[in-house]
Amino acid sequence: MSVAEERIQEALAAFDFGAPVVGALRYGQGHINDTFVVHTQPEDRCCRRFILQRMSAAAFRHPDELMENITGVTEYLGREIEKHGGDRDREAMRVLRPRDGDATFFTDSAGGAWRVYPFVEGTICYQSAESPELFAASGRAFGRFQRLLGGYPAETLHETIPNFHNTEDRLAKFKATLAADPLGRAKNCGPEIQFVLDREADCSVALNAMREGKLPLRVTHNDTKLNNVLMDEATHEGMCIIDLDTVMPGLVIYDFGDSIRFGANHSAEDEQDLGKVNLDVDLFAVYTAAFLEGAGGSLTNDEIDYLPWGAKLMTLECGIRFLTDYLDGDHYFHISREAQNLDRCRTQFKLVADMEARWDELEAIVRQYRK
Ligand code: ADP
Ligand code: GN1
Ligand code: MG
Repeated sequence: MSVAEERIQEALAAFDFGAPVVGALRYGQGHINDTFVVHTQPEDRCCRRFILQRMSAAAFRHPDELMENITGVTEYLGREIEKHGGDRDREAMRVLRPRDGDATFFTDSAGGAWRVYPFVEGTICYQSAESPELFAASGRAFGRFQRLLGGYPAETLHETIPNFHNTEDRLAKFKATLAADPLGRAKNCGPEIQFVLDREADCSVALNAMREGKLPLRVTHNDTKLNNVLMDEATHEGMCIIDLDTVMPGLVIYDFGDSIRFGANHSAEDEQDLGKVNLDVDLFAVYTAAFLEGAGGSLTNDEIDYLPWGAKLMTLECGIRFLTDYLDGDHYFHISREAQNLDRCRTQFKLVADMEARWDELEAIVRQYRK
C-alpha cells in the first residue's frame, strides 16, 4: 500500500515539530496503519524523532472518535503514572496536535487522517519473544495497563471497530465472504475452511460466558501483540504500551489471549514452514504468571479459568480474520507477498491445534492462580 509522497509532505507541513524536518521514512511492522518515523534537527540538540501515522481507512471509519479515545486514554494514563511516581513521557504516549485549530489529527486533501506521537526513545520494539524474561516483561506491562485503566470511564469510549472481538460476528463475516468467494480463492484453502467450520461452537464460548455474567466487561487494549509494547533498552522491562486504536470495553481474556497467540511460540506470524510453528507451553506459563502479577490480583476466578479459552479464541479468531481477508482480496491486513494472509491463517490454526492437544496442561497452569 503506497502513500503518495505529496500526501506525506502535506501531513508533515501540518504539524509543528519544533525544528526542521530532515526526513520521513517508513517504519515498523504494523499490519494496519501507514507508519513513518520523522527525523528533525534542532539547532542546539541532537535529532528528535516522531512517529507519523496515517490511520487505516479500511480499519477505522471514524478517526475523530478514535482520536478522542486515544487522547482520553493517554491523558488518563499519564495522570495515573505520575500518581505512582513514574515517568509520564516514557511510560505513556502523547499526541502532538496539528498547528491549526484544536483538532487532534490532520485530514489531507484526499481524506487521509494523520496523527503524530513523539517517538519514545531508549526503547526496543521486539517482533518475537527472544527470551522468557522478555515475554514476562511484556506480560507485566499489559497486566499493569489493564490495572491502570481499571477506573477509566468505559462509557466514554467509542467502539472504534464494532464487534472487534465478537468471534461469532467474525465467523458470520467469514461465511459471507466464503459464500461470495469474490476472487475464486476458496479452492486454495479447503482444509483451512473446514478447520473453521469444525469449530463453530467454540466461537460462542467467551460470549456465552459473558452473557451468563461470568466474564465482566473491562477497559481492554484488545491488540496485545509483543510489538505493541516498547521495552526499555537498558532494563528490558515493558516501558510503554502503544497502538491504542482498539482500546475499548472488552474481556480481560482477550488481552491475555492475544499476547499468547503472538508470543508463546518461536516463529513469525507468516511462517510458511508449519513444522517450525509450535505452542511453547513454558512461555504460556511464564506469561500467565507475569500478566496476573501486573494485573495485581484483579482477575476473578472465572476470568482465570477462562484464560486458556482467551488464548484459543484470539488465535482462532485471528486465523479466521486472515482467511477472510485472503478470500476477500487482502484489503485489511497489509501484505508484502501473495498469499501472505493464507500463510498467516495457517500458523494461527497450527497454534490452535497445539492448544487443543495440550489443553489439560494449559488448564493446570492457570488453575494454580485461583484464589
Ligand atoms: P499498527 O496499528 O499498524 O500496528 P502501531 O501503532 O503499532 O501501528 O505502530 C507501528 C510500529 O511503530 C510499532 O510496532 C512500533 O515499532 C512503532 N511505534 C509506534 N508508536 C511509537 C512511538 N510512540 N515511539 C516509538 N515507536 C513507535
Ligand atoms: C493487527 O495493528 P497491529 O498490526 O498491531 C490487528 C490485530 C491483529 C494483528 C495480527 C486494528 O494488529 O487485531 O491481531 O494485526 N489490528 C487491528 O497480527 O485490526
Ligand atoms: Mg501495532
